[in-house]
Amino acid sequence: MSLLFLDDTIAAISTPIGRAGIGVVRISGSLAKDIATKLAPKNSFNSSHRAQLIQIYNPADGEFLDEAVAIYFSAPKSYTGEDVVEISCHGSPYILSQLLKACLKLGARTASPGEFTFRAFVNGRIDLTQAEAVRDLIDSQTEYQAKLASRQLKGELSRYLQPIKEELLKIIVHLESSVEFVEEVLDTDSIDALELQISQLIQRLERLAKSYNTGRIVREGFKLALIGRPNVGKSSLFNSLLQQDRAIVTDIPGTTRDSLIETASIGGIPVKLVDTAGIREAGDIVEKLGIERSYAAIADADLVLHILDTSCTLTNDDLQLISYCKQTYSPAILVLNKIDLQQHIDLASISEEFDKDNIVKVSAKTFEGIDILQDRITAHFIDKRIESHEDTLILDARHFDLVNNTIEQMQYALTRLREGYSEEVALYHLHNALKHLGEITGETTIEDILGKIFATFCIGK
Ligand SMILES: Nc1nc2c(ncn2[C@@H]2O[C@H](COP(=O)(O)OP(=O)(O)OP(=O)(O)O)[C@@H](O)[C@H]2O)c(=O)[nH]1
Ligand SMILES: [Mg+2]
Repeated sequence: MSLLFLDDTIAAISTPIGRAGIGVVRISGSLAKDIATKLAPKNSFNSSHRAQLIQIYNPADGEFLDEAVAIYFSAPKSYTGEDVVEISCHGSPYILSQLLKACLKLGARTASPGEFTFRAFVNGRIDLTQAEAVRDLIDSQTEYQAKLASRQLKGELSRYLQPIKEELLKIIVHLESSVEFVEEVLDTDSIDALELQISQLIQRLERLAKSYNTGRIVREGFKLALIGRPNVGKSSLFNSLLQQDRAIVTDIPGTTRDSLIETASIGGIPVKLVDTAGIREAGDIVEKLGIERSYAAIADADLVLHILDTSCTLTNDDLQLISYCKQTYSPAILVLNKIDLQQHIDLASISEEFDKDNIVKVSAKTFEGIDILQDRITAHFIDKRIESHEDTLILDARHFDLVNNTIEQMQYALTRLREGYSEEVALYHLHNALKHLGEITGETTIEDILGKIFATFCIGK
């Protein structure tokens, strides 16, 4: 892919493959308007940002191809920052491929994946985090993923990082001037003040890095294992959370023989639900193997739903499983199922083991309490501060790595200053930190730094 080759005009079918009501061909580059004029010789493309009905003729044979709606976006006020024409024609794969072929004949080249957005980035229409958000928004499968991608698209992360970057630049400028001009050697008070500023910036970045715990979960989802002794209602609850009759449910203990995995959306997050075989002293070999998989599911889960049957008293199998889960470090919610039946359970012996917030009463049969259970599940992963827009969230592993690299370099700088090394050594690390920060939004930082440094000097000094 020759993404850096920006002088030519690119074209692509922007709608999915296959038949549809309409299909869109997008053209971007200096030839866009010229190509559109040749495709629709009876129309003109002089007014920007206005939809018009056009008649498309195939330039190869002059035959009428389709009637379409076209919009010309004159540079730089377009998605890519270049001249863009978008043609919405009838969504026939034949018409669309003919139209694309015609564009290529008239001088365009097929766009590589993401190339329109890449041009938008290179031409300064959006920064790198926003370009990545475009990709995430298109890829999003749940409501929550889409919501967070839209927030990123509006530049939320860049806005969070901008003041941090500016303060870091100020610190660098301060240190640079003391290095440049020996008479401006920093006294202890100034060094102390700088150290304080650096550690405050580190704290802000650490808060951001921590948000990746939530961000990763929103992006990639999590694994939720439903476990318990036989017959407590694991498969029934699995079906309730999935909102479909997927797993076999009977009143015979040991019905589920093997782990069953399905994806559901809980609170707008993609969740892999794992129904498991009931854990007990197993009878036959098949059941034994199934139970081994139940243990593997516990180890593999981000969160475990430990289900009890409240219509019976606690059994040894229940108690053994509770103490087993305690040793595994897998966080667990205790689900008290079958609350629609006469209650016989006595929780006194285990109430200490679970936090009150992590005990939820439900009926997989009547759906009572399922919504509360869903809230408790998401509460394990979603930081409320992020949901309420108080905090920015990192969704991307690249951003997470770069924020960590920035923190690391700033910590080195801080340690060096504290150890009494020269400012040059601290500066080296601070410049690295700034470079990593700039890489997140895709800016070229070197010019930035030079500009800021020299702007603080007076002429002749
Ligand atoms: N009344 C009532 N019955 C329930 C509820 N949940 C499950 N059951 C019944 O309990 C029995 C066992 O349900 P399952 O969902 O198969 O239980 P399980 O834990 O998957 O059992 P195994 O696969 O054998 O380990 C069935 O007869 C269900 O209809 C509930 O909330 N209320
Ligand atoms: Mg089952």
